[in-house]
This record gives sequence, C-alpha cells and structure tokens, in this order.
Amino acid sequence: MTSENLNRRWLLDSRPPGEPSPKNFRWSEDPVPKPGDGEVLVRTIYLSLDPYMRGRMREARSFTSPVALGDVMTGGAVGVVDASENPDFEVGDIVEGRSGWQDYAVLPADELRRIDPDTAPISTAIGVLGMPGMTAYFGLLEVGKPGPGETVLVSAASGAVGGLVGQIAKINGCRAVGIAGSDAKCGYIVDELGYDAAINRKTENVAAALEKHCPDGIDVYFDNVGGTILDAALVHINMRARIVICGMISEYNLVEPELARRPTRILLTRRARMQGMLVFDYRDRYPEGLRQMARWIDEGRVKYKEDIVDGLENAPSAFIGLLRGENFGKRLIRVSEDPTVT
Ligand code: NAP
Ligand code: FER
Repeated sequence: MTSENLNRRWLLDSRPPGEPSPKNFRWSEDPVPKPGDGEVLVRTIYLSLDPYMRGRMREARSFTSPVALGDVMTGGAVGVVDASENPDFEVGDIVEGRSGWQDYAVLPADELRRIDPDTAPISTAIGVLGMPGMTAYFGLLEVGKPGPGETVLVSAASGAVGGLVGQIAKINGCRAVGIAGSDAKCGYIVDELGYDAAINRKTENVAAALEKHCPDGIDVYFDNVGGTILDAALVHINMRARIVICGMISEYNLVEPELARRPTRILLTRRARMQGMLVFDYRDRYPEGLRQMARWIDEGRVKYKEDIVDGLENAPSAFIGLLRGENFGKRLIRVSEDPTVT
C-alpha cells in the first residue's frame, strides 16, 4: 500500500468554518525524509483518527498549537522503524508516536513509545492501550470518582473512550447507562460491554429515557458530547454528583456556540462538581493505567472494538464521518500492512 520511494501525505489546505470538507485537505507526494543524528524514520501502519483533530484545524491554540496551513495533519500512529540513527531503536521495531497523516515520519527517539507485539495487537497502542484508553481510565476514576452502587451515565457510549468508561464503571460496582446513536450501538453496549441500559439519542426522547433508566438519579455523568444531551443529563444529577467534561463533539462543528440558556444553576443547588479533564495531565501515570487496562483485557473484563478503514487516501472522509458519528468503535486508518498479523 505504501510507495517505496514517496511519502504520501495529507496537508491542511484551509480551515473549515463549520463541518470539515475533503477540500480542506491537500494530497501531496514528497521524498521520504532521512533521519538525522539521534532520530528515527518510522513507516506508518495504523493512523489514529480522533475528534480533537477538528480543534487542530482551527486557528486558536488549545492544548497544543494548531496545524499550520500547508503542514501535514497531526495524529498519533503505530508504525515500524524503517531506518534508525539512534542506538535505542532498530529497524523492524514497532513504535507509537505522533507521525501524522503520512506514510513516513522522522521522529526524535525520546518521543517514541516501544510497543511489544506479543502483549496485544499493535493497533491497541492508539486505542484501548493508548490515548483513548487512558482518557477513560483516568477520566472516570480520578475525576468521576465512582462509588459502588452509583449510577454512571456515559454519552458516545460505544466509542473509543465511552465503550471503556462503561466497563470500568461496572468493574467498580456501578450501574452504567449509555447514550449512543443507533440501535446496533445500543445493543452492543448492553449485550457485549455489560451496560445496564442504553438510550438511542436519535430515536428516543433522551429526557424521558433518562427518567426511566436512571430512577435513582445520576451520580457521575461522563460527558463526551456536550450540547443538549449535557443539559438533559444535568436535570437528573444527584447531590454532590461529578460531571466529567471529557469532550463536546456535538459542538465541534458549530459556527457559533449556541447561546441557549444552560441549566448550570443545578450544579449549585446540588453541590455537584463539573470538571474538565485532559488526558495528558496523567502522562506520568500512564504506566499504571496501561498495566491495569492490559490486565482487564487479559481477564476478559474489558472488551474493545476497532473500526478500521483501509488506505491513507481515505483519511479525510473517514475523519469527517467520525465527527458525524458514522464510526462504530475506535476509528483508525490502516496505512500499510500490519507485519505482526500472520
Ligand atoms: P468516538 O466516541 O469513538 O466517536 C465519536 C462519537 O461521537 C460518534 O461515534 C458518535 O457516537 C458521537 N457523536 C458524533 N456527533 C454527535 C452529536 N452531534 N451528538 C452526540 N453524539 C455525537 O470518539 P472518541 O475518540 O472516543 O472521543 C469521544 C469524546 O472524548 C470526544 O468528545 C473527544 O473529543 C473526547 N476526548 C477527550 C479527551 C481529553 O483528554 N479530554 C481525550 C480523548 C477524547 P453516537 O453515534 O453513539 O452518538
Ligand atoms: C479532545 C478534545 C479536546 C482532546 C483534547 C481536547 C486529547 C483539548 C482541548 C483544549 O486543550 O482546548 O478530544 O483529546
């Protein structure tokens, strides 16, 4: 799938005002770069597609700088070392790093994580055993602080983060209720992941369904979507509830933030805590989180679902589809053949 002597890349060509279009991305074929002293050339195998990439397309700075116009789109990836000018890495090593939307990237060795292909499928390094997994783990346990018998509500509940949050809630003895965008996703989270109830946000009245499925109210709301679903959830929060503001995907493509009146007064009267979380704050504790998630997978207590799209050329349409909710599980691009799969 990759070319022997060219680096195929997706560059940011323009900034979308609302929903991104394929026209915002420019395809480019450039020479394969050479690693300098201490650097490593990595060939991409799996490219992660994540909602935060919509933020990188904006001019505003957030947890990191925006992608400059004409630069390659940023993104985490799993790849194989193709050439190394660093004694710590050999050709053939599997690594995770910020390669971006391209076949090849030169990266400093200290920004690479070595991946053991015998521990788990290597694609998990950008999923359950990577950034989304750590978001679910630390977001729920450290910010949500769920207690046994409590009700945990999760939105985008079949997704890369949400699919894991519900399972970790169950491991902690909670009642887990998920909101998802199709009957197939709702069936999957109850039948496969062990959620106690699911709400289809497209066919059900979310407010009425929350009343029905959270009869004792909500103690932890793990919010991935913001907007009207957050408003509906707030109405049902209990005294001293914790609301984990993980993401607000329903608002990412809005041209202007909706200025509707929001029910934030409920936070006051219920002495609830609504707190933002950024996974990178827990970087120093990733080894603990990764060890625990790997153990749960081995024990069969945590399952994960990948939504793999073949071919780097399909990255823009697959990303636009992710923002529309077309993915079912952690969306990633298979850029080149996985050498660890036989
Ligand atoms: P994901 O859940 O695998 O995919 C996104 C999902 O969002 C879609 O499948 C869709 O699910 C839902 N969605 C899309 N448009 C929506 C809308 N208008 N209203 C409601 N739901 C909508 O993605 P992910 O990687 O796990 O990310 C989930 C959230 O976590 C995102 O908000 C992301 O930005 C955030 N995040 C935050 C951090 C952090 O450090 N704070 C780290 C990672 C991710 P349904 O079809 O089921 O509705
Ligand atoms: C994400 C959404 C938002 C995410 C990070 C952010 C890593 C951070 C935004 C900011 O710092 O403004 O999915 O994932």
